[in-house]
Amino acid sequence: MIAIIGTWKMSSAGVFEAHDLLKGGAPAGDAVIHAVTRVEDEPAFCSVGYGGLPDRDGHVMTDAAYMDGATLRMGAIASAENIKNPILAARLLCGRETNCLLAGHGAELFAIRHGLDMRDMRTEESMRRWRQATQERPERLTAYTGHDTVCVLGLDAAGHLVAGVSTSGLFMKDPGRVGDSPIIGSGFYADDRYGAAAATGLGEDIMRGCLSYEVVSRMKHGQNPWEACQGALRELSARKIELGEDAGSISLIALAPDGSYGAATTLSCFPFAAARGDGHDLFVTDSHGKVRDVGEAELIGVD
Ligand code: SD4
Repeated sequence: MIAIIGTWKMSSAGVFEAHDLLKGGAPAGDAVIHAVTRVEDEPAFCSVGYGGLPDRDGHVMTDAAYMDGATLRMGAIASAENIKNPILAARLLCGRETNCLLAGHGAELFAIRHGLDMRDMRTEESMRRWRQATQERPERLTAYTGHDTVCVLGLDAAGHLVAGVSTSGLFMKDPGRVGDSPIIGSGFYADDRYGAAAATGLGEDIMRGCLSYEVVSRMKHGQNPWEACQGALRELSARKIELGEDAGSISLIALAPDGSYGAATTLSCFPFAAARGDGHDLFVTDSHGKVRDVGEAELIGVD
């Protein structure tokens, strides 16, 4: 059974194309890379790759990761600038025994040395947003504005699971800030035996629950992907509420080795794209776990 799932509406075109690649026999890694680079290259998606959200100094700094569920190896880059496709650097780093997570200048040098395309990731629009934010009173900058990660989980006909994630992280983040996305077990996890999971939302909260590993661990212990996502998120939200905080803004996706998928969110509307066997669709789910099949038109104005 082949299957693929991606976060947010922005992933849908790439996920559906990647589904066709899987149907044609492509390995999960190629399908995931196709879907993620499709989002990275599109400047209209302002929270990933080219045209991403700048940090406080006006630099677009990216985090990305790639994990191979067959070997449990991962590669990731953190707080890296000017790498055109951060997910390609993450994939190249996957498989190394050491030095598989590179940050900042080291990640950029790695990309250059391996012949990856470099580009100024700032666009007119990303700089317009930055200038506007710097003109607001600093105490009104919440950082949590419009930041979304593209997360894609793929399962190929050979039963291999791959996770890929890419983001520019929080808008107006402190220089050097790294979110959950390149952190194994928090932003992503994949194990061919039990399943794959990935997270989007406020990284500082996602890391507190090591949520992607928690979801895969729940699948290992017999939960299906829906139960695993809902259970992992409910547990962290409940603890945050006990601590006097709100539930936070977190969404999760998961894919099981049998091709079944699941999601959970603390939001009132979390869109995701999913394909399994021959069918594919765009869905939304909410904080009550209700899921609906929706058309693109219903989600105009939503990322
Ligand atoms: C981060 N988790 O850097 C990412 C951002 C994100 O929806 O996914 N936002 O914290």
